[in-house]
Amino acid sequence: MTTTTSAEDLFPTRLATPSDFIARTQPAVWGSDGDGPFEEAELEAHERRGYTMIDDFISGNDVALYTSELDRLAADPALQDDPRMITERTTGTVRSVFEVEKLSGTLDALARDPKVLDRARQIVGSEVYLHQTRINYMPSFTGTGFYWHSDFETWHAEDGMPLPRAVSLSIALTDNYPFNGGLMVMPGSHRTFVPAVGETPDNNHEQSLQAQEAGVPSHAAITALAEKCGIDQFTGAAGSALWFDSNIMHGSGNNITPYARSNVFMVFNSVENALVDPFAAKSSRPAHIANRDFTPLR
Ligand SMILES: O=C(O)CCC(=O)C(=O)O
Repeated sequence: MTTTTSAEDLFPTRLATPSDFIARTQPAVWGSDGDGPFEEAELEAHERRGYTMIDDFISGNDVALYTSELDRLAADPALQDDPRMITERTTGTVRSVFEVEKLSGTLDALARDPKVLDRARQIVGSEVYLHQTRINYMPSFTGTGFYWHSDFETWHAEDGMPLPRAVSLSIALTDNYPFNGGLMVMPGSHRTFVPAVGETPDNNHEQSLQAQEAGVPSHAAITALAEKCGIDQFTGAAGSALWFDSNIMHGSGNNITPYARSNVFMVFNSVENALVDPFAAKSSRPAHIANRDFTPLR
């Protein structure tokens, strides 16, 4: 496949001074109802809200299978010093494990399952590859949240993703309640790109995966978006799924309950939106965070 190393920067970010929001012109949904399992009304709603929740996306037996993979990876001694394992800054418990499709044949098969892959292809309107995968563990009592952010802001700035033509799937592997650090999304916020202020530090990923600092929106920007869009939350029993646009504003609070809130994330990018050089960082992030093998997933 031919790839390029640069593209026009339609979303300038990590700026020296605050700048206006950018109204996105690209759609969230690039395919149509004939292209996959989502029906027309579901695609219209996804275009409008920037997310789609599906109850019972994964059946009980399969949830148990993926949960055993989650437990196995967190306890794997070989991963303790692996850069793919991110621990909580204060407690040292497992926060995230990246590149899970390479660590687990079961999770690799999940990414290729037609009920997943066909929906991803339908939303981005082309073949897809996995840009990033991770399990977020959000342990009981000590799990720390993910501050408000747009994933696309980071993927554009630090990974060189040209356009918001990627979709994320989060599957609940434990019950997601409103009170155990559930993911909040601002419906419709995916239509607005919020440029961030501040240069990207060198090797930013070494700390940003524990707690993001570069690329986070200002309080004023979050307030303006929340007032315009409101805030919804992804809740549901284990096996529920959330499909969400790469540019939706989202975040989660800490989990001080006795109930872990663990999810597996898979990010599908269009092969027509392959990464170029980062738009606002000196060097690219490692492949386990930002995959540069754009071979279509089959
Ligand atoms: O699981 C969460 O609470 C948020 C995860 C998230 O935003 C991320 O992994 O980028």
